[in-house]
Amino acid sequence: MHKLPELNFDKDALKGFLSAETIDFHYGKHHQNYVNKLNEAIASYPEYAEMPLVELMKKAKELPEEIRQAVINNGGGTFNHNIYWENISIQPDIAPSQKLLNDINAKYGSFEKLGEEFMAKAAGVFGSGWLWLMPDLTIVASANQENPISDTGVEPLLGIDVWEHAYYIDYRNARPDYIKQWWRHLDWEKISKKYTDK
Ligand code: MN3
Repeated sequence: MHKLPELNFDKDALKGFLSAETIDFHYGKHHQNYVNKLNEAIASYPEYAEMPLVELMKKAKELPEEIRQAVINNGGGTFNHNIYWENISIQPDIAPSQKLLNDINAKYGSFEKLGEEFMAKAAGVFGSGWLWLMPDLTIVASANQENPISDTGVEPLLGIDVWEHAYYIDYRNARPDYIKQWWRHLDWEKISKKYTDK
């Protein structure tokens, strides 16, 4: 059985970025619903019901046809939101480690330039989807609840949910303002550790 992970913060702790109402809906209802539907989909497949989520997502596109799309949608929905919430910090503007910063500088020129490019691409994702930063520091988009891990076997370092449910209560149609606040609230300490351990 997959479970909704605990949040690292109180739902009132992100005011100015996300309201408690957004967290109640996005985490408490949407994320929970993906977890429930994933469990329902794989309940009668013991081989997959026992599998760690990261392994299940690597295999998502090769699963039996009867559950394949349900796992892509709801396993993806669970996995993607797990990454999303775990990377959020109540403390804004945390800096990446020197190693990660050096590699970002080599690829993008500066951390600010990576931010500009990532935020512009996130604003430009058409419809509902996600934008990811991969461990090789490339930026990859995915539609709906897909995740690059199901195509490449590689887990993203971080990702932003640009479905309207992620920001509409607090930002209405101003997706770029949501993206800017999200970028400031990334836990680069945690992300740097993930990067080094990759
Ligand atoms: Mn979402």
